[in-house]
Amino acid sequence: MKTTAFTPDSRLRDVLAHPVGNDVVTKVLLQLGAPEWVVLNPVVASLRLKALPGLSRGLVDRRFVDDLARFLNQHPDRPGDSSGEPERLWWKQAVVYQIYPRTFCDSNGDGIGDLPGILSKLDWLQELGVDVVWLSPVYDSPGDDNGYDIRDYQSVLKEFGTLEDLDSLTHALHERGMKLILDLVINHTSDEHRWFQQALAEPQSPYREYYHLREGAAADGPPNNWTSFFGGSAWRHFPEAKTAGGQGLWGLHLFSSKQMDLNWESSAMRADVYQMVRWWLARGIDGFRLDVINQISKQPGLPDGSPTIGAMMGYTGIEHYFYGPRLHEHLKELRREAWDGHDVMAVGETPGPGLQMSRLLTASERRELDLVFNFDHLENPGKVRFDTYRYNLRFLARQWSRWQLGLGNNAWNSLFLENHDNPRMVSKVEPELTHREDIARLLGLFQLTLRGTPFLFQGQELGMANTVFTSLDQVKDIESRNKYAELLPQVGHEKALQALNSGSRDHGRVPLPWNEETNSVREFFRRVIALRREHLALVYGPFVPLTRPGSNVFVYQREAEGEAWVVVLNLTGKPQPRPRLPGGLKLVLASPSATSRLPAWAAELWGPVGLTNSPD
Ligand code: TEU
Ligand code: CA
Repeated sequence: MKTTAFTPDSRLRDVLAHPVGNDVVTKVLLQLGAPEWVVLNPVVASLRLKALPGLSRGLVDRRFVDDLARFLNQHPDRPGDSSGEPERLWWKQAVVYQIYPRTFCDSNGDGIGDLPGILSKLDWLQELGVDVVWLSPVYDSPGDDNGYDIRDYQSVLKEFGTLEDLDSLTHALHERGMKLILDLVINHTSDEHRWFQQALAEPQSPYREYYHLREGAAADGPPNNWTSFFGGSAWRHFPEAKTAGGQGLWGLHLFSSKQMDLNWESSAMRADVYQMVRWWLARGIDGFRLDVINQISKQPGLPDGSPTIGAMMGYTGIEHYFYGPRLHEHLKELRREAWDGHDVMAVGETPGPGLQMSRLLTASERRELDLVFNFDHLENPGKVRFDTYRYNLRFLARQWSRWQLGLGNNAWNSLFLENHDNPRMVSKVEPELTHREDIARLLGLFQLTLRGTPFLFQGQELGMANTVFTSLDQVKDIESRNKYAELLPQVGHEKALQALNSGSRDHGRVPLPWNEETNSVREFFRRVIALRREHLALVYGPFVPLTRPGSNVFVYQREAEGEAWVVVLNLTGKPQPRPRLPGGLKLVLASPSATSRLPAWAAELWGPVGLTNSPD
């Protein structure tokens, strides 16, 4: 283990051997669309950190080098031994289904999905084979960011129903042997939360330290140069706040100006959060999806962000909070104080951290999170969500393979392609949608036959595609609307609307079309899930690629307890020659029907010849 401090004179080899360094360099390469072999090149590895500005042709500067060295020194942890057998746990064997309550099912015809609506569809979810339901926020909220701005953690939004409705849902799920996890949004609260209101009202308020608040006049400008994920400065001025100097307060918000970041340096704030979590566990909740949980620890003093990183990543300041100095410490405390002794599932939403940081966040012996959502597979290298392009699935195979092979047996992976923050994957792969159902099935088979816990997003199992937005008033999401306002003067209406059609979060937020027709995509998902439930090789078996990840036809094997399964995917829209497969296999599922050549977008599951039980 290397103990010497990192400096600009450190070798790139040592930086790459450091988990955090490895992730940062990989991320920069992905962002720049550079090939991965660059860092594997031994000549490159022997160069010094300070050579990066030259190597990247000025894309990163000397300040980046200094920041990176400091960052590495701040994070000395290394992943532990990962060679044992993966421990068998319910949440590893589960298939999770994400519900966006507002648009899932409306029971009373007011146009807004609600809890009784969800309750009425549990049989339908159980038939699909879902084990766990994750609800996006259902708490009381003014709705500036559709519920991710919480006004009261311990009550339910009126439009969705009551606390009793939520209890009934928990109960009904448990009766079916299913579980419920809630969205836990504890990086920020609404500005209408009583903690924030009291912090504004009273200079001596104990709640003032719950947030990142700085005294100063509006004219002084924001305390630092950080930008919000939803556009503009990450600071809002509150002239109405009572202060000694009478100039008001500046408050930090990484998301909308009504989502105020909580200050995790405050132990009183943390204690209140843990108490709230225990209150939910006492009501029978089985776990949490922790919203932007990697961003809770901010660099003390909140220093300015690097303009280089800001330009490269699109947001200024991220290096001071996406993997903050006390992140691991806070997560350990959260687990210990809020849910030790309860058999919960804790999945962190972690935009930013790569593979090695994710190992540190999820290795079971570290007692932090159980699994995390990483987003690096959602866009092709060098692309961002609002770009209009055709997503190449060979990249997905490369990216997922890297994670399958690199995570180790002491950590666990989440497997997802869609959520309420992203467009529909079928539309990204083939915007014309001529093979919509085939692609939806291919994506489903891929996602459901890797090692990890699959998270399906509502409508994915129906093969839903993007909506076509023809005017701005069809777009509701705050991020999209701000994006449009930002783009309009630069590129004009047509192109700004085009960007929303490519990347708007609203694609995942349109109402589900409920009809009783048999859906062939859903039927295929149901069969794969049933097989996965029956054959634990598909859950725990090591992942072994049989073709090069990145080739047109991707073949991989999952094997455990003497039972081997092989998945064959044609990642292109053209028929391909059939790959040679190992012996002793029979075709169990095929989409579309198997032919002598592999059809375009073919997805096939091959199982043991002796397999007797059929998936129906
Ligand atoms: O999202 C966090 C996040 O970083 C994104 O996926 C986000 O939508 C995008 O990057 C913004 O540019 C979580 C929630 O899933 C999202 O719906 C919330 O808006 C956000 O946190 C704030 O709570
Ligand atoms: Ca309703």
